[in-house]
Amino acid sequence: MLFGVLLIASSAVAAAHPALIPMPSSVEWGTGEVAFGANTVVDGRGAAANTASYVARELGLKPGRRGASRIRLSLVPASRIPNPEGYHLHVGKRGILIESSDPRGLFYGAQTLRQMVSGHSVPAVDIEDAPRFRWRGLLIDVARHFFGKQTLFKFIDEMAAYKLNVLHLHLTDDPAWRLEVPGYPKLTQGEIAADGTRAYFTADDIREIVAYAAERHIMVVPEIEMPSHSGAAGGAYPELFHGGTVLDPASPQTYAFTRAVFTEVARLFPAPYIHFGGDEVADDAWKNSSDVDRLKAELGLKTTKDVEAYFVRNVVKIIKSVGKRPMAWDEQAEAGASDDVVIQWWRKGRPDVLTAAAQRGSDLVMSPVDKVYFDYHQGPGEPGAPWEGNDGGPTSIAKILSWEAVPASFTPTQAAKVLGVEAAIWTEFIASERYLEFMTFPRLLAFAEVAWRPKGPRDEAEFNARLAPHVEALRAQGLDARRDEGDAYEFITN
Ligand code: TNX
Repeated sequence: MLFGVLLIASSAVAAAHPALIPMPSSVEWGTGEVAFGANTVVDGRGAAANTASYVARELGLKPGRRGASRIRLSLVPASRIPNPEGYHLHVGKRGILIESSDPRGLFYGAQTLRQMVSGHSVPAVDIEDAPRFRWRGLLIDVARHFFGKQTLFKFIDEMAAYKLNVLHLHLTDDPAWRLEVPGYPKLTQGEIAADGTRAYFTADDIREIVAYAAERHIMVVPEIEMPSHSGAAGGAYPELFHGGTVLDPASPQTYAFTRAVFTEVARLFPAPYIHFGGDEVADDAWKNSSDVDRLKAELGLKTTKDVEAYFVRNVVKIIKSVGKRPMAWDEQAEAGASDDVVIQWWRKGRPDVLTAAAQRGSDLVMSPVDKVYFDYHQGPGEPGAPWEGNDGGPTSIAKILSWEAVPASFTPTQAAKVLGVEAAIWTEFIASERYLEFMTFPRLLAFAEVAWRPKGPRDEAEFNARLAPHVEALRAQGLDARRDEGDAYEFITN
């Protein structure tokens, strides 16, 4: 009898399928498995060669054509797999085969394969898959607290593993400016420690980060905040700033500065977008400035919003003149930025601004503060940012999973303007890498599920069952992923 029980147990283990995150659109498990080992080669030619080398490296294999077995990466016509990020993965009679019309899809197929490898075998399966959204982003605030290249590389690796494709770097804010800009050395001068450690990025650092991300099909979108949230630059160059924190819209020097900054940013970041922030301009931003009063009189501007709109028109022109598409927080949709500015919606209390922007035809990225801001706590009583704005309790896995990114009120035309979704890890209160990891993982995996999979509903219990082995895997890699509330104690400070 004991023997029988053991048999049942072992067949139950064999029947447990690998826990995939995000869950692909269609998964058909076969029977048996395909062996996989040191003599397996990864075969990808032409435009698939780079992905083949990457996959080989990740799986500890060699690229090549001949081996005991092969993982084949094959580019097929777009008529067969129309979404360039979509793929077909076959493990079975034909060996291991990944097909896509684009290297991106091959890459995502390979990420799915990586999640299925156990020891020296992969279970037989046929997977058809493609993402719901083409913008699947994570914002990392490196301004409030600095996180350097090595941290970003780690995060980029995990983003790639879970099929995210946009890393938004919040590079400047009130406490610090994290990007070296030729001609403006004072921006970063204060960020060099006595031992020579730099808490900012040089041009070479950025090139390395961009290349590392690009190899993993991740676009790096730079954000340079203005006219508000720019106190660091104001401290360095007070002559450009009103009251030390808000750029002076009346001074020609301001636009020379802005042009120098965006020229450098355009040179370093190949992404087609430059984010200029534009959030939270105070109503009294330009109070008591004779320059701004003169500008208002000259141009017939009445309110702060009018001045803001004037400033933003100039900035938008500059960003376009360096060959990029401007992007901004949703305040700018309200302040009258032109409809070709990509709008990132965060103010959950202002669905009216979002709808109006969609109505006018602006491209949209969805980042509502109460759903995908990872600076908030994950469970009751756990540490997190003290701001108001987190309706409906902690930003838990359950909350993220129940989030539907496209408002039900959107028409199909409006819904088509939603490029995708972006989570944000703001760091006013996150000073250490361990805590950054704790606040990001595993919530980022729930976010990836939402970003990739078709519209819900999503079953929380089913997701959590899939999640558990991933959390263990993240921890085994040395990442401080949260398992449960018990892990929060380490980060509670008084
Ligand atoms: C709002 S999102 C901000 C950030 C803060 C964040 C904290 C946005 C455009 N502005 O500056 O870091 O809340 O949750």
